[in-house]
Amino acid sequence: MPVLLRSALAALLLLAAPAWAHDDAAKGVSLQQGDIGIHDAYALSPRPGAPTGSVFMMIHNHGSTPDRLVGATSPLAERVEIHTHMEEDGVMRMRAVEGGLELPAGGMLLLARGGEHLMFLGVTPPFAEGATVPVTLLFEKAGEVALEVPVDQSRLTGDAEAAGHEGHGG
Ligand SMILES: [Cu+2]
Repeated sequence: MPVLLRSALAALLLLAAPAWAHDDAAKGVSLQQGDIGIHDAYALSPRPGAPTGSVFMMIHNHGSTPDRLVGATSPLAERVEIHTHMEEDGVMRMRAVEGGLELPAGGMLLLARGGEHLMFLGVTPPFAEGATVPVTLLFEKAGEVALEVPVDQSRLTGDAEAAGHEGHGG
């Protein structure tokens, strides 16, 4: 390969890099209620316009006893499920989690793209950029924690994960 072409390619790769770079800066909403701390909560529609949505956040337990996230509700959704991603035959699929997710004492629970998340089903109207989604989290010990989660479609990255949500007709 001619040197000139090679350096042109390298320049192209450099130019393209920012488009791939993941912006991990916390832009979502934060909240503190009792021992529960919520950080960087945001929502997005895996398939914009479809009646499904996902909500992600970091949940801290500042208390000295373990807790569990056992469910969530929203007036915008027919139902909210706690989901996880699991690999089956080399394909990532989503599964509803039975019994909720553990929130260790002094620890945290991460709901993140490609991992555990809240799945909104039967969403009306569909999540739209700039909207906020009311969510009430239900903890085994801490009880209800309500928050308003902003929709941030700019954080919809990764085709594989979008494909993982194809099974949700709503
Ligand atoms: Cu899901």
